[in-house]
Amino acid sequence: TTTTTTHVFKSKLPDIPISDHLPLHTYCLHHALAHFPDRPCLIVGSTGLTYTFSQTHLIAQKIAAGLSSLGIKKGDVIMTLLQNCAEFVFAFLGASMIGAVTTTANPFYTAAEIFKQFNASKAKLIITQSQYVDKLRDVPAGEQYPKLGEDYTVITVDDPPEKCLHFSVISEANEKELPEVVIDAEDPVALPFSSGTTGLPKGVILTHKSLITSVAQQVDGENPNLYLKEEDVFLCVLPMFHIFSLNSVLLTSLRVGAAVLIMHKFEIGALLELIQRHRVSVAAVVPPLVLALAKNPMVDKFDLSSIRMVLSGAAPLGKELEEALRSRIPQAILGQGYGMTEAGPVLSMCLGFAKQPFPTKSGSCGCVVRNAELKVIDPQTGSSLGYNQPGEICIRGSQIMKGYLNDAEATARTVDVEGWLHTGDIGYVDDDDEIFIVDRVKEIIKFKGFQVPPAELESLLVSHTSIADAAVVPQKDEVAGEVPVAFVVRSTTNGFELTEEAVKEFISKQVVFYKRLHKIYFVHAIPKSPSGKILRKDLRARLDAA
Ligand code: AYL
Repeated sequence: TTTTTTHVFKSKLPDIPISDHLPLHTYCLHHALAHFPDRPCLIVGSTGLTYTFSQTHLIAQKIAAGLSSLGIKKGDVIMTLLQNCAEFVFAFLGASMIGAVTTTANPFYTAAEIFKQFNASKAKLIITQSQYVDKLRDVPAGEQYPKLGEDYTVITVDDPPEKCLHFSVISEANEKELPEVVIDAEDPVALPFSSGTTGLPKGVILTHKSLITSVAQQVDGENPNLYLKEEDVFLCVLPMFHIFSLNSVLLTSLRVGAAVLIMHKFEIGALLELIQRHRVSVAAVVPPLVLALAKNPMVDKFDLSSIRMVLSGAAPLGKELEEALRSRIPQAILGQGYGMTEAGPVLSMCLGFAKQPFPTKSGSCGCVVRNAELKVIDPQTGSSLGYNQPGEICIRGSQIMKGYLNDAEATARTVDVEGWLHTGDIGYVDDDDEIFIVDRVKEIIKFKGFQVPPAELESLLVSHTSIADAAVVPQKDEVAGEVPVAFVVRSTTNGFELTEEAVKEFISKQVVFYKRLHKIYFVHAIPKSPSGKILRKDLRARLDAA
């Protein structure tokens, strides 16, 4: 017999008790409501409008009542198609209060992308801005495109176009008519979409318990991993439709009672001005934003002395970049969080952010969060590896997803029978328990932290009559981190005249900006394994050689 030992890595912080029965909104809001209901909860950057915790809570309750009078019931899905705004927060919390689930979509998506998510999640209603309504309406006939006003309801947070309802229809409902709903901790509350380690985007079922666990792992306990205080002003410029901002900015701030400064879009001048004006103390960023803060000459003209912590995540942050930013805001602690939507999402976070901080190294993604187990496995054999040996990172704990929506096969491929979620990331744990990500074995391409699923672009490419076969892989890019590029096999019957420009345009018409192809390489064949899998490594190697 052979015995196999599993090296399990744990946080340097002790495990803590975490609620396994509360609904998410109760867990997040009860501390602030009990102790300082009148402190600012949300600050809208563009207008300066502030909502206190009690106001936020009341509006969310009204929304809960309003949604239910529109027929939304426990288990139903609503879609937000919003840039960052206070209404996003009200809608998310309001839906949670009636046991409904929010699927968050990128408002820059094309209609095709929106309706794929809308249909897959069986959403009943869309909350959006009037500027996006035309694209919902101007769709070809066909059953993949439900009809606005007939098949589903649209609510706009600004002046409603024809057949749409204004947000006040739900936000001014009578909170006393809020129905009694029993919420189980295992009920879903959020349904972000992610392509995970392979294939097309899938709904990721995050329950009340998963999100509570993840938030608690970050900000709860006597020595929280991410020490937020009620006096903090947390900059929310990353989109809340992405789990990084939704969880590590919004939900953590609500939980501790910090204020969230909402910016609806990134613009460096406005951002710097808001940091100075509102004395922002904590910021969540992605590497391209670190680049802007480290390099833009405007930064010197503003007072950024209020910043005490900067959390970078969603994509690898280069050491040089990290140090360049450090020299610009020397008083701040800089560190990374490492997450994956399916993991709830946080796997590890910098312990320099803790109340009693630990020394950290630049380039590290922090240590595994508390109340969780992490292991590193040999991607070929699956055997568990020890310190300093790179392998696939796996995580286990109550925070990970319940599974993919209606996709048992993809779920089983990602979460094994022992409960380990396989990330598809290659990394190692060093002698100080710090995690370093060095590579990725999964398909996903990351453009400024946004997911670009190669399978999605490949299926669009092969739908072109002049394309016989195609493969999409990441190419390194100084600003975006990675950009998608395609290897394309022209059809031998009618593909002779197909140009790079034509291929790029064919794709760009159908996808959100960050999925656009940056380069097309025409080839005679796509390298594949005997089972027909694209040999992505070979293609990436060809790019490196070029
Ligand atoms: P998804 N360094 C390197 N790669 C990273 C990092 C990081 N710090 N963070 C995320 N990734 C990559 O689902 C990695 O390949 O979630 C991972 O599997 O859009 C993939 O991005 C997941 O992409 C936080 C901090 C959430 C980060 C996140 C990441 C959410 C991105 C909460 O506090």
